[in-house]
Amino acid sequence: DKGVNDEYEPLKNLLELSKQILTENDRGGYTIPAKGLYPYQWNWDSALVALGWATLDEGRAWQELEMLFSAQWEDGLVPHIVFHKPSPTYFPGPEIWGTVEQPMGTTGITQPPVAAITVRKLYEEGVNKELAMQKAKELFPKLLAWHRWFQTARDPHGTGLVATLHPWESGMDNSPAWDEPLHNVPVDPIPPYVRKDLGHVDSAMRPKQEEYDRFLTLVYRFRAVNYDCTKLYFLSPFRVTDLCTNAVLYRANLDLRWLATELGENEIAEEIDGWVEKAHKAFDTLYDAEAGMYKSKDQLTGKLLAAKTSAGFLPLFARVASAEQAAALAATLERWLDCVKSGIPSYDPEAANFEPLRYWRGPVWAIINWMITDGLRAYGYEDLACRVEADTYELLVSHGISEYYNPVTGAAAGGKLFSWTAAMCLAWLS
Ligand code: 2M8
Repeated sequence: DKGVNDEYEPLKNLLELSKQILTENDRGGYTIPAKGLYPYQWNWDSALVALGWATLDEGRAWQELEMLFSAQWEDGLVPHIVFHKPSPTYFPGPEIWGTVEQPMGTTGITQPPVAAITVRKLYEEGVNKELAMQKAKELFPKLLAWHRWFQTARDPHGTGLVATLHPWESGMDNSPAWDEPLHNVPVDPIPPYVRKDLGHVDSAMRPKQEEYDRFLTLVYRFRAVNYDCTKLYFLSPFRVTDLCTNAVLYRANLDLRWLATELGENEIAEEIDGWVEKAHKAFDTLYDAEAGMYKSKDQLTGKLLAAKTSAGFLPLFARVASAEQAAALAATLERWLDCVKSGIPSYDPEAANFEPLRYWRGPVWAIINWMITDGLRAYGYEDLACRVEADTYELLVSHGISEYYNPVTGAAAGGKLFSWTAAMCLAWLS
């Protein structure tokens, strides 16, 4: 019947396009986020992209994670970018990072640890059970080493929450939450450099020069001590408790614990229980009841950061919010959605410095919508979850598969034919 076909056609086209994007961004076992703009393997992109691959080819999904973990450092760190093959289109590349002691070219910082969440999903939902068991067994010790690295390198005082030492680690590079702590980073006399991102996308959509100067200052300071994880926490002039990293880590710990039980690793399950228990208590210190929102914290000043960003809803994805906190978050989210054409904006749309086009200072990101939707469902907010899902679907159908979207107009922005948005289409919206 025609009506049904009319609705079905756009989805079919979207899925076809998504498949094509992953295939074209495949560099032989790993997937680049987007041609030109991001020509290497990014950490949390890959873990999310693997969810998309799983709908097409399970073996390829596992391979995506294997390639990422092939670059794991001896100390447990899984780097934020792996420079498998040289590419002249991105800055800063391997020569700036200079991680000479590592087996392969990588950066020396990390990103939100999504991988354990993906491993559990692939393991639980995979059709090829034998493959899933084998791969989960192989990846488990590597995941564990990374999560232990977070506990020691990034929470040496055992507070229950881990530190993020570079805005690039948060994945939300120019979030308004980082304005103040980043402003406190003094710009060093760093070598002159030329940004390459501005050759791919409009400067109105990207971080500003003063932010890049500080991003680079941090890299050079970390490089000066060879990215020694016992030193960075103490020397970094940027040290925040990032909601995104901590919420993703909390959820990833729950999933790693689940895997530990599946694999009969009971002692390890207990070890993870300890981390989760401590984090659970500590999360309350990030909750601002008056704002009905969680907030990131500046560890160097001890202050909660005023900016209300979409990361503030991620404790739902983590399952760490109480029922009361979840209700407040749902109410806040509804208010935000009422202010824009399509949600979820990455920053409070009522804030004076809301910028609907600039990267993590306003635009909608499909991956964040997926995480928050997953959380809303877990807490019983089905209608709100459906609303976010419908907004996301509408954005992709009407504007194509891009890096992010303008919440006021719906227009696609940033890099085109973007892998993690395509993956969300395959793994979530279909
Ligand atoms: C963006 O970050 C990179 C640096 O890591 C950049 O702008 O150069 C962020 O959106 C980050 O979350 C993402 O992983 C990366 C690749 O998609 O791009």
